[in-house]
Amino acid sequence: MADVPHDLSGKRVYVAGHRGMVGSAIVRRLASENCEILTSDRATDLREQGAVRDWFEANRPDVVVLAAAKVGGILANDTYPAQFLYDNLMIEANVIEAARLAGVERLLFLGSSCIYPKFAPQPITEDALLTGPLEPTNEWYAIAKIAGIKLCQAYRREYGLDYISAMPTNLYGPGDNFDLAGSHVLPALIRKAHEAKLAGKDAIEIWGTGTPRREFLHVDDLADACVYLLKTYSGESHVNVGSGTDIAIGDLAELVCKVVGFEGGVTKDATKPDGTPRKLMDSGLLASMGWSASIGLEEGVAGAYQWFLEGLEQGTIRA
Ligand code: GFB
Repeated sequence: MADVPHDLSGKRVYVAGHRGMVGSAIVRRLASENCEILTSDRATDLREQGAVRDWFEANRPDVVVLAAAKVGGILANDTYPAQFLYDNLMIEANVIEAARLAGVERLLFLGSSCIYPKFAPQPITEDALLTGPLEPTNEWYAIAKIAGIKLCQAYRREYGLDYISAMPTNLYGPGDNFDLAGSHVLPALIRKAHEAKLAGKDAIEIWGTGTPRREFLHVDDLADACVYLLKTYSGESHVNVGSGTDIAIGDLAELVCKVVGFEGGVTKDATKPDGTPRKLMDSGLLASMGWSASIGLEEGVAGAYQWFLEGLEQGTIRA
């Protein structure tokens, strides 16, 4: 491990969004860091400025991981543009300013690869930001996340605060949302293949043409990268966090059916949007710092399917 200029030992680390897929993975990863993990309950609505400032005043964390966000797949983003823009702007502005007022020394803001232009040259480097038009289905979420990156940069410049940003690619894993209306593609395909297998169907239906390509990263890899960055990185640039490989949605559907054990075919619903044709990121900056992903896609999908089955069994996932 590179030298650790920002050791977390003995620090009070607030994970905003600890119930979500990303936040819960970060809590799991921080458990081995000899730090005190702080969380806030649903009574603290992060969209409410006063409630956020009161929480920070009362709890005074040393470090903040801002994983809280309103998230969803392509259909949810396209259907609820106002909520995706407003909620995410409020959450990030409230938490970042409250952190400053409470004297928080380190903050890590989490964005998304959708911040990049729809037709950015691939693989996408950090300097592609704001060089072209965004993908219309998720420009609302993208603009909010770009604003979060800019807030961290502005607070570094004006206030000298060591706030950093990470941009994960499409994530999956334990804690994911498997509700077909709002979920991302990978959990949706797991549910579709599972239900088709149980029902003895001939095929599963995927959205769009199946030709878009997506890069996937297991959420436990992301959590490890976040802790790595918290311990080692101080810089104005946001940092891409990806696996470095992408796959066509049609091929992903085949992989998921194989993992789930569904032997039927794949049909396509052309009425649904494809979104960005490709968004493979260049994670070379992070690699130059000494970190790379370790969980392979097939292994990760098998683990996600296992978590889904356990959720159905325990009733924590709606059948
Ligand atoms: O994962 P997804 O919803 O979001 O869709 P994006 C990825 C691709 O999978 C799209 C296709 O081309 C979808 O049309 N797809 C096929 C499906 N079948 C399905 C299905 O059953 N469900 C879903 N959801 N997709 C998101 C952004 O874009 O990426 C978010 O909207 C966020 O804001 C996230 O940035 C990381 O990858 O297109």
